[in-house]
Amino acid sequence: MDSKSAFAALSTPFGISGVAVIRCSGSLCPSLFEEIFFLESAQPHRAYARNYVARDGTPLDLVVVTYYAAPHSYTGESMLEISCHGNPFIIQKILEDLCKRGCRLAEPGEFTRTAFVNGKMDLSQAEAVGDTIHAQSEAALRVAQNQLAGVLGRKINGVMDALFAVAAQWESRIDFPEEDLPDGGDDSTIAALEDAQATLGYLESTARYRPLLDCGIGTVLIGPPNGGKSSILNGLIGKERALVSHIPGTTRDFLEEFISVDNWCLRIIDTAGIRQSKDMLERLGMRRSLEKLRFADFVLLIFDGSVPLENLDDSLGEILMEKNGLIVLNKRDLPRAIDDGMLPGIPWPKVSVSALDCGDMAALRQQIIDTLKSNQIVPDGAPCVVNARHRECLLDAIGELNAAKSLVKEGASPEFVAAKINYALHGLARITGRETTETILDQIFNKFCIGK
Ligand SMILES: Nc1nc2c(ncn2[C@@H]2O[C@H](COP(=O)(O)OP(=O)(O)O)[C@@H](O)[C@H]2O)c(=O)[nH]1
Ligand SMILES: [Mg+2]
Repeated sequence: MDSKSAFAALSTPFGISGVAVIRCSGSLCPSLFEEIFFLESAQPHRAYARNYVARDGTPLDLVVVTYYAAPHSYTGESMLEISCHGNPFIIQKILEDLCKRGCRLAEPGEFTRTAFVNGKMDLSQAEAVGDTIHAQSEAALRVAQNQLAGVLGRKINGVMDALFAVAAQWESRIDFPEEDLPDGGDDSTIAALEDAQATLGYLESTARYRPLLDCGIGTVLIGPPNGGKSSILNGLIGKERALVSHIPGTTRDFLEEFISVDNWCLRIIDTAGIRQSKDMLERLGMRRSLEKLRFADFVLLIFDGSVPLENLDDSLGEILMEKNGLIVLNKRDLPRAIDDGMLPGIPWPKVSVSALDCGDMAALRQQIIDTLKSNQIVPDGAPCVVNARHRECLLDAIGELNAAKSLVKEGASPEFVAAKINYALHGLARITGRETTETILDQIFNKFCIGK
């Protein structure tokens, strides 16, 4: 029986394009390369322009093919990379022909999963491949690229090395209880565990940035009707998206638009104005406004500065106190009817703008980001940002280290201390994939696209 196998997939989007790339990985690749392209003495890692000739002798397309010899490839297996003309018929025919020759079609994420299994990257790097492809902003891209370069893996490995050393000391106390251990004192253990916890705790805290990278910074525009919320949405995004009118209560449903500011993606949400109303639709709209507000990362509380201020709803005030935002006095072009003293006592910076002034809207965009940065809602630079899976592993590990510390302080037997430190190490090993299960891998790679 021929045990050679390979899987193949289109790695570029299916459709009409200049070039489409089909990749193939597995032990069958060397013979496929020879059979299809008649290239017996060809060198690996070199691009050849050749006719792709199907098994029945039909030339399918003039392609550029590169053969990668194992283990020097993305997956660590032998690979073929075929760049054909981006025509769906050609793509289909080539994939069909590869299948006739013994390939199967790849599962989602199978190339990257194979790369992980073959030790080409750790699990956090493999996850970063997906993040790099899906990054919605430059900030998200830079974070993903750092992780792809192994920054998170190295931090975790550094902590693991330190913990291995501590665990080894405690394990040797089990074996040689009578011996004095040179540097195995309880104080130094506590210090080492606390060091590890500080690093892990910091990493865990970065999980709060994850939704901002993945979904954009939810910036909710809220306030009484006619303040100019919809006009400000239009001004911020630079197009007439929302309906604007002098009739109060125009916006009933919320609207969401994405803009990029300073490398970050802002998800701006215009909402129905908040006021007393008997209109059922308007009240439903307001309920949605409050819902959006609860999940907001940042809020623009918008008032018409040219009319006397109405009292804010108390429940609105309570939610706002928990949030970060700016108080925006709109319609700066009209005579001012309110002064700062009349504004609600929310400790946010105040800005005066006109939604009709492009310069004001550009300044407001920048001010949103500056405030987000100074309130540390978004990080400066591109730090490690852990995902929900990493966070769970980190919390497990931190919990085990806490337990280990208590045991040391209580003077418990060394095997108990060593066991807790080892549990923490298991948690951390799941982040980089030093320890993993098929289920974890399925969960991670099923989210990938086919061909990656
Ligand atoms: N003069 C002036 N009018 C504005 C400004 N911003 C909005 N408006 C007007 O105020 C009214 C209400 O605006 P709209 O954006 O629909 O307010 P919303 O109910 O808060 O969404 C409309 O007639 C707008 O043209 C501004 O900066 N200056
Ligand atoms: Mg509106």
